[in-house]
Amino acid sequence: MISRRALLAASAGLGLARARAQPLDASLGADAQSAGLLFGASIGREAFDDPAYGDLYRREAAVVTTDVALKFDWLRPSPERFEFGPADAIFEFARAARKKVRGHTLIWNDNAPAWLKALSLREIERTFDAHIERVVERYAGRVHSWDVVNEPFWPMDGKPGGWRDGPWFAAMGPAYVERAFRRVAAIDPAAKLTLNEAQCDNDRDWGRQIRPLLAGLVDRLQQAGAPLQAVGLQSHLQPQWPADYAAFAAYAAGFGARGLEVYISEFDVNDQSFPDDVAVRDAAVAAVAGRFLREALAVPAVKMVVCWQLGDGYSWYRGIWRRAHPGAARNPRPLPFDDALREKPLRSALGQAFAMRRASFEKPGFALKNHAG
Ligand code: 9MR
Repeated sequence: MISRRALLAASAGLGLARARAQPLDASLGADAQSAGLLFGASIGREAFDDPAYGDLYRREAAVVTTDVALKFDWLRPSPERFEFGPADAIFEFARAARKKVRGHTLIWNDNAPAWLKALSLREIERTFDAHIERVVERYAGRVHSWDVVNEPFWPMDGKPGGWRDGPWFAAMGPAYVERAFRRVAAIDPAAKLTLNEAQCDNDRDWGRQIRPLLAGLVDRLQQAGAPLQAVGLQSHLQPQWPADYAAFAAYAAGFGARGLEVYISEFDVNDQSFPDDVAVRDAAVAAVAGRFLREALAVPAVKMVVCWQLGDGYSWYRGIWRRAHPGAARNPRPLPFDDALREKPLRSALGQAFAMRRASFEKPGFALKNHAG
C-alpha cells in the first residue's frame, strides 16, 4: 500500500495529474473519504448470513443503506405489526463497525401491502403520519440521511404531472411529499432529508421525462421552505440505452447550485447488452462506470456514492435475470465484487475515479469542474 504522503511526494516533482490520480488502495471507503466523498453500499440480511460478505462491508464501506429493511411493506406486514428486527440489526452492525446509515425509504408509492390499499383515503393519511412518526422516532439521531420520499415520478402511470400512483398519492395528491419532509424534520432534525429518484442518468423517454419533473418538484419544495437537504440520483446505469453523462453531471450540478447535496444513491451497471465472456463483460462494465464517474464526481455537490449491494451474487438483477432466463449459465455481474467476493475491474474503476477527484481537490484553487458555472 502506498501512503498518501509518499504518493504526493512522488508526484510533486513530476507535476503529472496522472501520477497523482492513483488509487490509494486502502479501501474504497477510505479512498472516497480522501476525495471528500462517502462510499458505501446497500445492505440486507445477506451480510449477516454470509460472514465474509459482512466483512467486505466492514472493510470497504463507510456508509450502508438499508436495502429493504425500512420499506413499508417489509416493516408493516399487518396494520398493527412493526417488524423492526431487520432494521435494528443493520443499525447495530453500523454502530459496531462505525458506519453511517442511510434510511431507505420512508415513503414510496410502490410495493404497498394489500391491507394499506384497502383502507379509506382518510385512514391512509392517518397511517402516513403515524408511520413516519414511529419509524423516524425510533432511529432519530442515528441516520445520516433519510430517503424521505422515493421515486415520486412515473409518467407511465398516466397521472397529471407525471406523479407515481399509489396509496399515498391517492390520499393526498402531490402534497404528500412536502408533508413527509416536514414531519421527518420535526422528529429528526439531524438527518439529511433526501428526495431519491430513478432514471435520471439515461436519455431514453423515462430519463428525459423524469429529470425536469424532479427539478420542478425540488424548486417548489424550496420555494415553500420545505426542509430538503439532498437529492439522491439512483444511477442504476443502463448502457443499452442512450445516455449523456456530461449532461447528467450538469443536471446534478444544478441541484448543487440550489444549495443541495447530491448522492449517487444506488449505483450499479446493467451488463445485459455486453458479451457473455466474463473478462470482456467485466471490462465493459468498468469502462461505463469510469465514464460516468469521471463526469459525476467532478461535480462538487456530489458527496456520496452508494452501490446497490457490493457483490454480484446479491444484486437485485440476479432474481430478475433468473426468472427471465431459467437455467442460463450466464448471470448479471453489475457490482464491484464477484460471487466469490473477489475484486473486479469495477472496483478499480471506482478507486480510480475517487483518485481523480482527490487529485482535482489538490490542485491549487480547487479545480473541481463546476458545471453550474
Ligand atoms: O434491491 C431491492 C430489492 O431487493 C427489492 O425486492 C425491491 C423492491 O422493494 O427493491 C430493490 O431496490 C430498489 C430500490 O428500493 C429503489 N430503486 C430501485 C431498486 C432496485 O429495484
